[in-house]
Amino acid sequence: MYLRTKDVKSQDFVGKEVTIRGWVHRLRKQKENAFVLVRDDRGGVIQCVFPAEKAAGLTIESSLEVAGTVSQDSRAPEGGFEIKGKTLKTFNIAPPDYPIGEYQSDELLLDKRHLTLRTRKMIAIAKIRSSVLHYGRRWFVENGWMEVTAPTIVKGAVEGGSTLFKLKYFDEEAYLSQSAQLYLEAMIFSLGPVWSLTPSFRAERSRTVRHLAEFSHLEAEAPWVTLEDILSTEEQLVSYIIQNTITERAEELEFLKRDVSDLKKVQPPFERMPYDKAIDTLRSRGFQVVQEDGSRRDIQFGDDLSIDSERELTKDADKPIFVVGYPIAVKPFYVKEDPERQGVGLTADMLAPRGFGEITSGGLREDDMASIVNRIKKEGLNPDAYDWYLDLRKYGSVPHGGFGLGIERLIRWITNVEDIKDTVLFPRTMSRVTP
Ligand code: NSS
Repeated sequence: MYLRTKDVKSQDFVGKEVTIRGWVHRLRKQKENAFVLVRDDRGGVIQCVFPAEKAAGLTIESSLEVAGTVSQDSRAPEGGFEIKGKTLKTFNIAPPDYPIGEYQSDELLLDKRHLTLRTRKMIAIAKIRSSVLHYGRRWFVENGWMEVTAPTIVKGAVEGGSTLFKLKYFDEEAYLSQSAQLYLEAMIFSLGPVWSLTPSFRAERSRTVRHLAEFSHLEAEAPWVTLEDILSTEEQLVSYIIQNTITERAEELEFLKRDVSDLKKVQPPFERMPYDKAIDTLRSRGFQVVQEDGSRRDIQFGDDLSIDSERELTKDADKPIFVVGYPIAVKPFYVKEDPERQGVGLTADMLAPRGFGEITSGGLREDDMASIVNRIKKEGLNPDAYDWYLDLRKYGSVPHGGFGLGIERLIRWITNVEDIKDTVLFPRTMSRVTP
């Protein structure tokens, strides 16, 4: 039987013989001894010491099984325990040209992502990601929402036509889904509050540190809710994920040098900032927008919020801020118009603090047949592609709403990694579909 390094590093094993399996993570060969830092299949490491001749053939990333005696030595890296190796069995001796070492360009690390996954940084991020997904699911289960799965090959745009990935679907044209929302809307009539975690696809032409072409989209939808119900769900969910993740993954966050003192403050309620106030605040600080011809003008009511304006609004915040009531003109066709304020949507985006930007978007859905057909046409979309969706407005339409949370955006904030590509194991962007 072989053990994991984490379990071996304990007083209980000192003086005892153990067997571990793993890969050569680091290697230091001296005249008498070889110091082999072995990484196991959970990303844990322990130093194993061998007489130099025994480890002579070892190379970085060779796979092996080590049997030896555990001892405590304060000089041993990663916790002060080591294994004095007795026997060494190799499964594979890697050639000496392993491409990942101490200093690499970001591009090379991405080109070799299948190997970069073995670095401590990627292992830490993968574990944090797993916790984020786990606690997201747990929150919904504990709060009585039903998990569902929507198709990812679809006929209609949700978030505008410009970022659709087209594909040939047998003899017709179809798209990769931008959002499960329309399908979740169909489900609430018989399943009540539902949620899903599906990949969403956006042919984003912009190369930014916040956009992926494929991202993990956590979405929820429920009947008979108010905008306030939606916001309250979002702030509870995000707080629950963060508090549990920073507790469970304290070690990994420390490895990433993420000081979590600000994250500890993420508890409901989050500020609700009316869109008008956001614009006033930005205007009072002289915030400008760049127009299509390159000239600048003051930001004004009606403008969407760019990442720069989101950063300005949240730069001193510790908790996320909801910006509530965007103009419907900058939002998709499904956003419900406030019956008391023409042109204003019953919608809100959650902006993560300190400039991390939008992490959720949600609100109430237009539930009136005539209005929604109008809005679909106005957006230049073909109502025929939405015939099934329009049935939902025809047969027993009810007020309803929901939201979408970008898992990678949330992880970027939690881990403080610069580039969203590092929050996902195999990123897809405009310039990358391999490995
Ligand atoms: O386009 S969204 O703002 N909204 C929707 O898709 C709704 N139909 C969701 C819903 O109500 N069910 O995207 C939602 C979130 C957004 O706040 C980001 O956090 C994330 O999805 N998102 C992205 N993450 C990474 N990369 C890209 N390109 C991206 N686009 C959106």
